Amino acid sequence: MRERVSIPLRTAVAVGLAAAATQPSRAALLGAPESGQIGFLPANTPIAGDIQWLHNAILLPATVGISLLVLALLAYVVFRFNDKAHPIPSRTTHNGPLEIAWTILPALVLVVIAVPSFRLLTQQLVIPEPDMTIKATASQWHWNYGYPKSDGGFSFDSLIKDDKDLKPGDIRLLSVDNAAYVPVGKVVELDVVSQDVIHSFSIPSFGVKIDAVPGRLNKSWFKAEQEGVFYGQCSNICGIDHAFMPIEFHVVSQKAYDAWLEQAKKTYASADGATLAATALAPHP
Ligand SMILES: [Cu+2]
Repeated sequence: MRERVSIPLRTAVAVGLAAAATQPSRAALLGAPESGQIGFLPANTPIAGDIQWLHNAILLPATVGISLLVLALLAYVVFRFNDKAHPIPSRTTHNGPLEIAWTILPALVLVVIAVPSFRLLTQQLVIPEPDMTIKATASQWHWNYGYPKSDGGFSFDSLIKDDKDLKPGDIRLLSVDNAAYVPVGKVVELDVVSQDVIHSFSIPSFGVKIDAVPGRLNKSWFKAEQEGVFYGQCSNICGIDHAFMPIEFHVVSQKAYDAWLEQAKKTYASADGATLAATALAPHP
């Protein structure tokens, strides 16, 4: 197990807050959680936007509406048919129309949910012609990102930053030593695999969550609409350090991506995965 340096939580929070207050670049962290935040991270792909729409416009009203309806029915039964108000109980056991209604109405609710839900699943699973492919390999407990041959064919490990290594603008438990970079507005295919146990690659702002299964290649994709830094985490309990294998993707302009690529080729080309953990890439722009 990796040694973990513990800084008192209060200090870490204070450092984080100070960083948030003083770092203008913090505004670029679009896909990062904020203190006290409720709800989704900002959507940065059409699919993430659709997922949030499905939740906010369909699922939330359905769950709230059904809960209130059941609550009202329950209250009605409790007050209308209790021992005092209704001393002689009815002997009714069946009511045809009522039973048909309470079978068909929930089925209709499911159909209303199913239509946009299947549309979303199709969009996620039918991958458009990709502009580039990144291979994300999960291990206990970090990610490795492989870039296509056309982009240099290198790969590098991406490990969580220890508390002592956090710089202003970094986020505790989410920032990594070597982030992955992708160009904005390009279709990026993600090939997700695992070297050991089942992990899950997830970036909420991209609407991506897919299991990393040993011996199996799972694919997903995204097309980022805005530049910024977007975080995710392993989302399938994979062992003791499951909570410490975050995902950090920088969406940058094509020009900035090309510049990063040039540097990354030199930094990562000769190193193998094991030594890369210690290799620090140049500071984030
Ligand atoms: Cu994991």
